[in-house]
Amino acid sequence: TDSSAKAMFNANTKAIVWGMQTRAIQSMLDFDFVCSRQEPSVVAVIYPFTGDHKQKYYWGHKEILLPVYKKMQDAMNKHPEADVLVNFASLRSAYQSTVETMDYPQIRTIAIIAEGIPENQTRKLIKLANEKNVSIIGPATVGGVKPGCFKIGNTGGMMDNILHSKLYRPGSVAYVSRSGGMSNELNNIVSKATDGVYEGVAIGGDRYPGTTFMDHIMRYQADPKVKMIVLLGEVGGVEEYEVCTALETKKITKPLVAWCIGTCAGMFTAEVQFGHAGSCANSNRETATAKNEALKASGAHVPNSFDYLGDLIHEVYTTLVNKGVIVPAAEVPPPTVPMDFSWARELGLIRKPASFMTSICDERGQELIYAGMPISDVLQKNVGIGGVISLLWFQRCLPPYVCKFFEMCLMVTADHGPAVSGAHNTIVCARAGKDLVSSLVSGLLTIGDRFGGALDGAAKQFSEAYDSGLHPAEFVNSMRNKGQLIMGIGHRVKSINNPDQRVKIVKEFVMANFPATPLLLYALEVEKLTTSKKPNLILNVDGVIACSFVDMLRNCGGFTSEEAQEYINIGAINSLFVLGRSIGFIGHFMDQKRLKQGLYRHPWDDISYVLPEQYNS
Ligand code: Q5B
Repeated sequence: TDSSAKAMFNANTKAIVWGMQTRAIQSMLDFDFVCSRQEPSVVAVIYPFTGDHKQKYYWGHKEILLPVYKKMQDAMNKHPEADVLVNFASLRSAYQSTVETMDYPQIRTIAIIAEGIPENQTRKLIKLANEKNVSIIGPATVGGVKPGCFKIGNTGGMMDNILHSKLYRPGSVAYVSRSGGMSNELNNIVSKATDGVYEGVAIGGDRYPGTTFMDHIMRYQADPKVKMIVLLGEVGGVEEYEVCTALETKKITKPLVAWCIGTCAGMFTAEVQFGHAGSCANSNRETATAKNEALKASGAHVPNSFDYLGDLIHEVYTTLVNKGVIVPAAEVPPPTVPMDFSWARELGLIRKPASFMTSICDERGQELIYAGMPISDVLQKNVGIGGVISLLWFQRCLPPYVCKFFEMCLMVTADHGPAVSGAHNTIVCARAGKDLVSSLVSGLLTIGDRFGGALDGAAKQFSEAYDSGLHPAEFVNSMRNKGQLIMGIGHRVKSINNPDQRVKIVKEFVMANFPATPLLLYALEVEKLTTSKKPNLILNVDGVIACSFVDMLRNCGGFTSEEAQEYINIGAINSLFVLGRSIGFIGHFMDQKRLKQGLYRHPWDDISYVLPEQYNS
């Protein structure tokens, strides 16, 4: 607990956060944990854009749930112990939400993070806050920190910074600055030069901050645990002169080290507006140099430049230690806060085997990459769909004749009318009212040994026979003896008398363009034998594509023989028919929907009912 009645924060401070700032909230909870607080400082979140729900956060290793409320009233009613509101609302809604917050007397401190709130609105907020005796930190600030007790939002930076600046336990030095970014630098300087920060507030860079340097300095003056004060002012405004007066009139009696940044403004011929809305000198009095001189004249410890601020803080601190005013406490190591997995990995501290591996596509960067080729190159080089297949299926750029072969196969297999198994299923499915994906999948699921899915079997059977040196006749006989059909041979409607043009097209292209076609030639020898028995036992579309595919894998120069064999083994050869025929199935789905075809019911006269005879008792 804090000995000062005016303390804004203590180790039991409870806050409500306005806005879904999950990282900032987790950072507050991690700070609480490393400070060995008994309970989390954030008790609830207000977020008007979703319904009431709970959100998961970490408390050390454990997971906890924080309630999120749509209405501020509910958050206040359910958490009367909260007296701080950290307002992450945007510059457009921060005014309204802060006014609403001040309807609830339980809230004594409001931190407003948003930058760019119109000055007239901020002034109204300040007036209202004064009437209601509420302290506002901000706007345009990261907030503040009270080591060992509480921190606002992202103040203090990441955990390594908090540990480095020892913000997990109180020191003897309290500071107030305008800049939130510079407050991090002050945490670092003070922790190096002294026994550490007792409290630090960044009042924000607007011309009209909710609370002033003096508001916080007088709190520090009143708090016996604060032994020395640091003020980091900046160019613009005259508030530092109030500090001068307070020093001169002995309202401030504790040693005060001060520096106003922006002394370089004098090097410019015109007036300079620095990053903060308030950091522009409108008169000589508002310059950093004039204010530094005035502070020094009033008794503040002012270094010759910012570079010596740390040295001077150390000097004043050492004097206080020597006088016995400050007795540095023994260091107690803080509890370990588990590091977030993603951060630890970024730092290279941990490794974890990935659950998934991929080697074909990377979408993480600025440009999508297919097997090493940026998508813009894919289009610029006009590799076509055949080139995309060679990249995504085979991780390499295959020769143009191979890409052409792929595209030709997709074209000739794209459809073969509504009567084939797959198209029939797609049509029945579409007419049953199903969607595109269901109808397409229903068609695809018919692809198998007998219909469209004989490519894998054909590739295996023909290549094994060819590789083991079987004469085509021996192969045909051995298959007949085993009672097995030769995959890639035979067709329901096509025959030597009614040749399949698709087979002719593919065959001619492959013969003319592939460097070698031994398996296709072998299959054609087999066809001679099978068609001599029955005219429909032709090398069908599955067979011609399968044998050509194997010839490509083995002879195009892009694959080792092991790689070529692996594609046969894993069942990759059906791929071209599956992809090609998907085009047709999608067409049939659209066609049925377009034709407004109703539910299909198969006619009874086309079904032979062959039930067992009726059971007679
Ligand atoms: N016999 C395709 O048969 C079909 C034999 C055979 C030895 C063979 C049949 C077969 C292997 C699988 C295959 C892909 C079922 C076909 C495709 C895509 C499509 C479809 C479309 C499109 C046709 C009659 C006699 C019997 C059998 C013998 C038949 N095939 N002997 N090896 N391969 N082929 N599938 O007409 O002595 O009378 O008992 O399974 O490659 O799916 O358009 O429709 O683009 O959509 O029903 O082109 O050949 O003949 O089974 O009654 O057999 O020939 O043993 O001899 P069928 P079956 P026997 S392309």
